[in-house]
Amino acid sequence: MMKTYTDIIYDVHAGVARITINRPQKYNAFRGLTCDELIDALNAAAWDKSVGVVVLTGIGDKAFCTGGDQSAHDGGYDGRGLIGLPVEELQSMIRECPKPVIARVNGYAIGGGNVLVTCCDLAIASETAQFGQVGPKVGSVDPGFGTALLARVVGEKRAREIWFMCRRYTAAEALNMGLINAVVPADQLDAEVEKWCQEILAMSPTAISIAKRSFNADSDSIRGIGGLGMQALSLYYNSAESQEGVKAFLEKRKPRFRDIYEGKIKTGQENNE
Ligand code: 2NE
Repeated sequence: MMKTYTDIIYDVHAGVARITINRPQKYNAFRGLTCDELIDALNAAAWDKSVGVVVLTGIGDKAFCTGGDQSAHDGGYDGRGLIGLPVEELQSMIRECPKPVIARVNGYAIGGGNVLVTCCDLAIASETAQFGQVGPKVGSVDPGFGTALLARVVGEKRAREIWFMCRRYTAAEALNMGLINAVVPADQLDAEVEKWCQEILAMSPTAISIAKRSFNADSDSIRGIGGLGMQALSLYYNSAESQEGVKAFLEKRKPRFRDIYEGKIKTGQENNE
């Protein structure tokens, strides 16, 4: 079965729903529309009885997903919700889908892309994949699942390192810290994902759903933290400090966060502090 979208490809075949972000020119970054389409597709897969497992991936071999589309960010993204990107709904939908969602990580999983990997039930990566958060480098942060759930997945110290240092990690390092479940050579990625899907499809679907919801129950309070965090993020996006991060990324230069923070650059927002 096939549903037609603009920013994603949705396909269901032999029990597997495959959702592919199709924005190669933006390294599979998501804009508002992309998030809405991903939510719709996940919802379709969630309630289609012929689907037993969902695979989330990005088109091509460069990127799985590089998070919010910085070219669609002007003090806020271009879609709906508090920050113009319904990311908290998207992340919740991955968790609400009563079937395992596997991240097929074919390249960069950066920023909100790394958060998608964090939220997926399982993650299988190509040896060429790279992982990391970039928020503090580009004037953003993903509160809620992006931070607090990451800490549950990789541990507190490692999660804080990932956010405070904004380094990139290889697939082998991601495996070692428990962010992903398996790493294979790029040309074996599809076969490996298919193997995991087939093993899951042989299980009792209801038992799998109950197990997934039971795992979720323990960390569902993070959703509330995310909602609160989005309120804060929408205020932060209105600040000169955050906007400097986006501008610097688009202009391919180093951001001058500290100069703005210390008041060495006049921004016109001095009276709002
Ligand atoms: C992905 C990464 C590490 C790739 O680096 P590199 O050096 O291999 O390539 P380059 O030149 O940086 O990027 C290649 C092309 O892709 C575009 C770039 O602008 C560049 O375009 P051209 O100059 O060739 O035209 N590109 C890459 N990522 C993009 C993006 N997210 N939006 C728009 N265009 C993008 C490197 O590019 C990188 O670190 N990207 C930064 C990713 C980023 O800032 N993501 C948003 C984080 S905030 C977020 O996701 C978020 C959230 O999690 C929750 C709430 C709100 C926002």
